[in-house]
Amino acid sequence: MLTVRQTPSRNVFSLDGVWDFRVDRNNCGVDDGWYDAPLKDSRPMPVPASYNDVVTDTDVREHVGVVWYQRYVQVPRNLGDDRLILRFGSATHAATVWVDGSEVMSHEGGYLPFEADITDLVEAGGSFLLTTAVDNRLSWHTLPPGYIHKDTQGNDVQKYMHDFYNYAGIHRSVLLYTRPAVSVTDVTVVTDIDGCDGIVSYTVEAEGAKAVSVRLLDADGNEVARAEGAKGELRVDDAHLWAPGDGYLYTLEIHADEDVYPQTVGIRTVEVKNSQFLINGKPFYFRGYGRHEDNIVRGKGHDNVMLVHDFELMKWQGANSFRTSHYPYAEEVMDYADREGFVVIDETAAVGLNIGLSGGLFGAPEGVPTKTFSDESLDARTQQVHEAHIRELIARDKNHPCVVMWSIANEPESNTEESYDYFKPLAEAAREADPTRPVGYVNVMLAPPSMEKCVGLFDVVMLNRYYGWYVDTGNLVDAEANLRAEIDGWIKLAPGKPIIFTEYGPDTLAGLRDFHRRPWSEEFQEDMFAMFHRVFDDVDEVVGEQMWNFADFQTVSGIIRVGGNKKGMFTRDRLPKSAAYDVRKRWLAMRDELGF
Ligand code: BDP
Repeated sequence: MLTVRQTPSRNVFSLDGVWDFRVDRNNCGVDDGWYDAPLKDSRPMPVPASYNDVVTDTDVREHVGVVWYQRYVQVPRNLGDDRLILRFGSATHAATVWVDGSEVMSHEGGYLPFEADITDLVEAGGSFLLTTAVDNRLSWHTLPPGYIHKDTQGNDVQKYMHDFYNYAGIHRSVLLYTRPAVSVTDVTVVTDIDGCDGIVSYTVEAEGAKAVSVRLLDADGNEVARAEGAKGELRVDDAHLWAPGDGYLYTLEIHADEDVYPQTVGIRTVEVKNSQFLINGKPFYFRGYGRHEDNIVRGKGHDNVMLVHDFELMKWQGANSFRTSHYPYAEEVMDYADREGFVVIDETAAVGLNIGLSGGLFGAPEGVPTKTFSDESLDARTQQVHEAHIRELIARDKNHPCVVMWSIANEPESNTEESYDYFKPLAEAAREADPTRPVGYVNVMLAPPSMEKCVGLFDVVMLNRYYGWYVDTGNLVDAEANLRAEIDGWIKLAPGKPIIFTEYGPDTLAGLRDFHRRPWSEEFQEDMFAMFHRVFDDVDEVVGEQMWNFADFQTVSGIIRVGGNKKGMFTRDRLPKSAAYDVRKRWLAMRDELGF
């Protein structure tokens, strides 16, 4: 799906602001036609934002089910023959949208955009009532999955197997935009390098267009190549490549009859070879973090201030990459990573596909199936949802040079035949949807090399390891020995595949200092990182260190979570813990030595 851009042929109007909002406590909104008239008893709610922490009412924060958003929208005058499209950047986790009482679309999955052509329902120069019902419930057929527990008073309590709070609402911008009746609806760009030249292959979809042509412009707006037709190949002499730390972008200006659409292009290649991860043919070492879209008050609501600030912090620390743990991030984040030259492992929302892990770590689920993959839990339908989600993510992010790999799941069960059967078609679907990028998944510590069944389906080994924290707690001597032994096991099991550590690190309470350097203290975080880094430096096959987490973040309450997960390098309000300085020193030295 194309990102929305303002162009000479397209106008974009933001519908962000303060909308009317109402919780549907009895789940009667649809039956009672809430979409057909101004919401009664509504309260104000900002868009975009999670609603949970905006309010002071606990029952709203913890509501399980549907909430309603509404506002009036002014339709532009002079629409002419243009089409008018209504687009949500995301709504978590499912949404249905009405325009003046007519249902125009519904979408499942909380982290990807959806849109509908509403031209025929509205009048140029008039206004319409826009209503959205957003459902935050998780089931065995959603990603991430979850289940509803009835408490002893019969109330619904949402349970889930992943370790971040189930923030909900309209998390990303809502836009209204126009485009000509015949217009560009999709483009796929694939780049290659030939000596000093760049090759840009493109395929444009523009149904009904009589003439399609493209111009490739450099960053100063100079034309460097052009072609006629919806499909073709451009050669850029002496190309300025997109590279880590050098987010150089060309623009493919696409003309389809009256329509003009600018697609940014970074010329670069990605390849996995001989235990190395190559970008533009050169070995790349990932330095960075797993992150979350998580902020005080706004929850998972996208915010450009925090976007730029977080990148400033990552650059300050010498990071060059991150993983979109554990769901697709806002399009603004991906655009910004492109232009800042950050390298991104793009992850689906498939997190918590592991009943064994959640039972062990986050408390045994009550009355739920004990098997992860079964007819009672994650089943064939979940697999279909997962495949559709992978394809939707790739359709959205395929043209981002920052994306160097797809991660199709985080810490799923991967040590059983059932897990192999579940993931085999999904890995194939990802490769079919994008033959140009490596495909991986992130392995959990419950599936070490002696038990792992799925690694053969993937191009890299991505490991989340907590030696010194969840195991060998506080004992970094044993932790180091066990970490080294396990890495040896992976090298034997998956020869030739590079290893990226996608999570490691202890919970650390900012301000807790300790002469004895014990767990939870800032000193222990320094020591645990130092131990992991010492090990990584000894192993050629390790090509990346992305610690857990960039910043502290909100989770459900629990006996192992004190006001959220505290594994941040930064606090939730983005202040550095002491280890941040050690890591900065290391990463800046690596940056100087290896390039970005
Ligand atoms: C891993 C998960 C991550 C958790 C982390 C932790 O991938 O989402 O937050 O461990 O326990 O299991 O801190």
